[in-house]
Amino acid sequence: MKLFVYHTPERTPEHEVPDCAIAVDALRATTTMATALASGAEAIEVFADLDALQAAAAHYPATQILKAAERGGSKVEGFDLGNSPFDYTVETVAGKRILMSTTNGTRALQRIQAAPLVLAAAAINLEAVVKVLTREQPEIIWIVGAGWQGSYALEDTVCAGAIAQELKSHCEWGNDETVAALALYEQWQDHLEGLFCLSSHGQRLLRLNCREDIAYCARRSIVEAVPRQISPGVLAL
Ligand code: 3SL
Repeated sequence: MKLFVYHTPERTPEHEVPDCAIAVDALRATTTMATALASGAEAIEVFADLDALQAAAAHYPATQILKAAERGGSKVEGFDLGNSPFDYTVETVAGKRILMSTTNGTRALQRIQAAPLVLAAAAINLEAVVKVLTREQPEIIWIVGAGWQGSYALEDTVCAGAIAQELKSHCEWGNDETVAALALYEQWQDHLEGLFCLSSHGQRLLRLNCREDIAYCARRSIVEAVPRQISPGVLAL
């Protein structure tokens, strides 16, 4: 296996498709997706665009779906759910298809959807993601940070570094970003929550009173659920 880390979707090579592509939006989209599937959601359908989400929603019976949308960290008015993992309880999401659009995470997933194996990773499902990779042994792996509107995000890179560390003895490093991500993780592995709070998106979430969300997103390997693309833009277990 050869591992390439890209800090943002915009930095991925345009005309290449890896054997496996992993989106990381630790604060909070990929954390929330793993939580939703762990709570029994049937699937998550991702949209970069709110109008496209609303158009797709019209094709489902209203009782079968929940519409989730976040912009700038807040729930979009008129939608059922925002992007706090605490909203995705068994009572709320079990058996439902979640149609979801977030500022960066769902866009990152759309960018990598041509890969034959697409996963969503976060700190909370770290070990489970590594298990999938060691079992399936894709030759070329990309880990793509969602970033924030085209900019680097510390929390995504540190999670990419955590995956790189777990794969250390099974993988070669494909680019300098992988080495940098690993170094970031090695420096901060015992203080992930502190790093998340320090990050610019962590600061944004603190201003929105989302301290508990950050603490949850910084926990490691607490769920087994690995969102995996089953058809373009649709993730399930
Ligand atoms: O950017 C995203 O996709 C979101 O994860 C941002 S937030 O954490 O919901 O604010």
